Amino acid sequence: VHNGTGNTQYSGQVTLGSTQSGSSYNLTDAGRGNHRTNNLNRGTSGTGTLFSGTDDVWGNGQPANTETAGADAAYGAGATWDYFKNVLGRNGIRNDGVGAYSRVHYGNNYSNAFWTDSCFCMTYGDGAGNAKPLTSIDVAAHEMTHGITSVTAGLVYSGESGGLNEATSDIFAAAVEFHANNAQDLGDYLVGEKIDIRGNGTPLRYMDKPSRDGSSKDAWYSGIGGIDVHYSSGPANHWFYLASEGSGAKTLNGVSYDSPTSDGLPVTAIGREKAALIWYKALTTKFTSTTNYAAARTGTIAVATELYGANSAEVAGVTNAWAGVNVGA
Ligand code: ASN
Ligand code: ZN
Repeated sequence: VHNGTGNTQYSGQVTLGSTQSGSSYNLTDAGRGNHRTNNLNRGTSGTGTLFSGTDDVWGNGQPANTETAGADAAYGAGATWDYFKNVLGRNGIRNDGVGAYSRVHYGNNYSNAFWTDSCFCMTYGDGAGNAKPLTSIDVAAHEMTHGITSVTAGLVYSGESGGLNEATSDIFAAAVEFHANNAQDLGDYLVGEKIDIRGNGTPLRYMDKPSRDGSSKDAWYSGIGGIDVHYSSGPANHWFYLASEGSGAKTLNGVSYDSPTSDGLPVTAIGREKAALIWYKALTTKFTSTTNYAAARTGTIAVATELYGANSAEVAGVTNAWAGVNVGA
């Protein structure tokens, strides 16, 4: 296992896993299943070219340097790998120790990132207008988590299961960002705050009160399965915030949150680590491709009961957080 130096745009100077090949190095992370980071060089198809060079220093912190997006993407993939392995005991996306790969510099002025099952890879655009490259830790974790959801519950990407699929990616995006504890990009319950996708400084999504984005829903309602999955994710994202941090106003790592409940009743926090563990175990042992909000409630309460007991504070917190987003018995 060889370590290079990444000069990222969003996370400062970091250590990146690299591989030596003759007199040069490449961005193959041998310590993380040989996860590779490739350059699409504005193309929109194919695997791209593995980043390689002679100095084992990747990027200079500026987006104009071609390697910088590669350094960010490699760092985010590594942070996600480490979180799932060290915290949740999952060894890679398929739990088989095998890495995926990342493709950066997708197309021109492309303001999105995505996971693709067929290539077992994730892809990042450089952003259009004011939007910056989509390579922050939380976006990387969001996309990589789509791979995990795909090979576990397989939540169908439409209707309520689609919202739960999206929320799973946002939940672990937050969990990974907190766990990475990078001084330049501390954890928060915002998604993609570094990208400035709208050019007005707002994040893509808010988990404390999802409706802050103008489109996402704070609470479940009959018919929520008919809206875009990035908006029907709102109640589950809000559930995660409520279970993790409890209801009410709070400031954490300099970010202020406001998390009212739909029933007006308070929720007592069980903590982020337990909330994420419960979601992970529900995803991997309870959820199926057609799980809806009611079934997500049942599954997470079942997991909390198995882990902590029926009369535990954890079961109460999970149950009350669901009530707080209008998912009841
Ligand atoms: N970035 C988006 C996502 O991962 C792409 C999409 O709409 N699937 O959710
Ligand atoms: Zn997504």
